[in-house]
Amino acid sequence: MKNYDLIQHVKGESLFVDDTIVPEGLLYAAVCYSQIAHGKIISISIEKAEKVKGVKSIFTSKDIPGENQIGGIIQDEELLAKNIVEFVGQPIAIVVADNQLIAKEAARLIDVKVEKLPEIFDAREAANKNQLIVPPRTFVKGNTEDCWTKCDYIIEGKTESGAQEHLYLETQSAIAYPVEGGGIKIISSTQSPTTVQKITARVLNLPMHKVEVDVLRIGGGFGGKEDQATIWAAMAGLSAFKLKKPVKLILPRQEDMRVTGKRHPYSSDFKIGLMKDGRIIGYEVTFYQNAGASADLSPAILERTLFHCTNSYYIPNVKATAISCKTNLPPNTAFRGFGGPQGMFVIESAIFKAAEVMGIDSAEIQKRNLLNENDEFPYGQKAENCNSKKTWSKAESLYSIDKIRLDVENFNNINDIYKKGIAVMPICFGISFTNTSMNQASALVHIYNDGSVSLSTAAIEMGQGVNEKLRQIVSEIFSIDIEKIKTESTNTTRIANTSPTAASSAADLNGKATEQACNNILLRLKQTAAEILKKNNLDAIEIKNEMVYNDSIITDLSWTELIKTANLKRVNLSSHSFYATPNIHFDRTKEKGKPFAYHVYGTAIVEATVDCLRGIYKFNSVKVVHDFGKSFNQLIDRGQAEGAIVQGLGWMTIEEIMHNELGQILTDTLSTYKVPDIHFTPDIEIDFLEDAENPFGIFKSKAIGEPPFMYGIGGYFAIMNAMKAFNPKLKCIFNSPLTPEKVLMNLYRKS
Ligand code: MTE
Ligand code: LUZ
Ligand code: MOS
Repeated sequence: MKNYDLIQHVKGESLFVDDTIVPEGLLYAAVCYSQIAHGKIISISIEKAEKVKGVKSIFTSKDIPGENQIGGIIQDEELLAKNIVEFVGQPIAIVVADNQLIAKEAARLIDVKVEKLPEIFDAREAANKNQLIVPPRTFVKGNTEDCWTKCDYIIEGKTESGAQEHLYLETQSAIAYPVEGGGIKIISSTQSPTTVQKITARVLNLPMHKVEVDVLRIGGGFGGKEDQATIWAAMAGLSAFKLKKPVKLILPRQEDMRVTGKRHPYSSDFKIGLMKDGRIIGYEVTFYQNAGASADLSPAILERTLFHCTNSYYIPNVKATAISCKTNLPPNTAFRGFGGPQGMFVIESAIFKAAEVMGIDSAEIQKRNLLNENDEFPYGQKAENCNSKKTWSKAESLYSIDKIRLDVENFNNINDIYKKGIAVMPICFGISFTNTSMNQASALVHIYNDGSVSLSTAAIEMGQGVNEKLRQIVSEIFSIDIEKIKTESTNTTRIANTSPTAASSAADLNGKATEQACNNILLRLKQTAAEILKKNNLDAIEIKNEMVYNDSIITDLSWTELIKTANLKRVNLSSHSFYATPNIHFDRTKEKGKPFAYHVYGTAIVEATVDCLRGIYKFNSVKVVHDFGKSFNQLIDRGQAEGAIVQGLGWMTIEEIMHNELGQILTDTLSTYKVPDIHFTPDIEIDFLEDAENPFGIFKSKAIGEPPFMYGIGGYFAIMNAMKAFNPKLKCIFNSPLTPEKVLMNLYRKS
């Protein structure tokens, strides 16, 4: 993957928050957290901590000048707990000291007395007690009262899917320092500078213009810094504001794993009705989302679960209900796929179980029900330019699926202990923030009078290559060398009211704004060139490879000369442009609309080998036909697809988060929480679906960040199929992650 930052990264020269050059007098913050999952705070004693040499100050909720409230969608989350603690790891106080060690040591000496209250960790238990974050939502299509009488088969079941740790390489980090006029500047590792700005302003009782947020890049986010980077930025902001000194707050890895939210675990009930021929007639599903102790982004994630509850299938009768359950765990948050994967695991489980009951291959049911052009989703949008079937049939032929099946069968016939299994996994993912108003972005382009270009947008570079794509757009439109273009840090004073870099849409939204800004300047440049060349036909003027052409004939006017002259002629060489995705809308009172600009499709074939003596397994290959639209950077797009696939496989199989009965996390190190590594990684083959130009994406491409994550779900069923080859009587279970322990225990299960 040839990223802008590649060489710098390899040399260790790229700057992250902890590397930022800061003003003199830097202090360090550490946080005191609740050790109790639910309780009433009786007292907070800071005397001992205050006496530690090198401690500068300790802040509790009492010290907050504005609102002690950081909730976004719902205002239900305190920055520092005041009266009640609701999860182990909830921040109670901030210690600021001369160095990080002293701050941490002192934080440990803060004595918090808590009177315990009953705690709930299970989503269904919370639902039974009516502990909900928001009222349940239901999407309905067709009629799920009457449809069952028509069905030849009705199958019911229950599924579980687990949490997932983001494990961004750069932990949550922020540096804040006071600026002239009582304001504050924050360097934050956030996907959402405007959220940091807005919430810090609220906490400090400042207008937003007194809080400047700057992000050069972040060391990965994966959704974990869409909302939750704000907490640490606001704490650094509060400390710097109070002390009038620069303050740095960096979470150590273990602390980050303990106190931040994860992907939401879901527990779900399904009922699916089919005809003998495999046609799905009805689908009813209830999702119990484990939201943790406060809303965070849970309501939006819940909504996306509903949007993706039928994956890439057309089902005429659907009733899907989603319930966000409040539990005493750290608030769970955005994670690649944003609730989509959780919804899609349930429909895939339902299909797999139906196939088991019907005695057929689940791929038959999957294939039979793939979306056709203009099929309607349960939320009213129609599938346009639907590439669902195209990717499926291309995958079948390109990868010779019959041959794969035969090889697997032969392998299983001659091996007793090792068994292979395959699964096909089609995906369909909607692109746009489901909250329509968030689908906006802006760009600010400057051409300096030496011909070099500066680009600011709302996009945050987090390893996904968005900066390189943005540079390509500028380079393409001006037809200049990409080295002439620099992407600037993302800064709230240059680009205001930014949506987070999320929903896979940063390249689309910011790219479109960039395209417009460049075109604005290009038009002025062509006018200037026409003047210089004394031509009056603007259409005849072109810039190609840094030279001006007239009527397709090269002139001796170069880019550099043109810019210099334009500047002397007082032509505006800057442009700010705004883009909002057109024609999207959603009516939450009816739960119908057209929330997405377009959908991304694809099909993967996943092959796994299970060691049935030990329960361990290996993914041999993932073979994909993916709809990238018309990719304009195949290396970046392939890198995104590969990374997402491995992350998806990890979620489904080896990544297991566990808590004890007190709600304390047990898996807070990389020795107890296993993530995919290079040995785990299968051979991944990716085919770019041809003729897939996307009229709604930047340069006819499609968003790539999240959709391929869901191919990982196929991994679960590939292992299941291998297990069934070993033990044909095995009844499938739908309880991910399917860890080696679970595989082993189920292989030899009697009933
Ligand atoms: N790739 C890398 N290397 N690091 C990340 O943190 N985040 C993913 C995806 N790919 C991520 C990544 C997530 S969750 C999203 S939403 C998209 O990148 C966001 O970037 P985009 O909108 O530019 O695709
Ligand atoms: N964030 C968000 C997202 O606020 N809304 C979304 O729809 C979304 N989708 C995917 C990832 N993050
Ligand atoms: Mo990605 S979950 O939209 O940050």
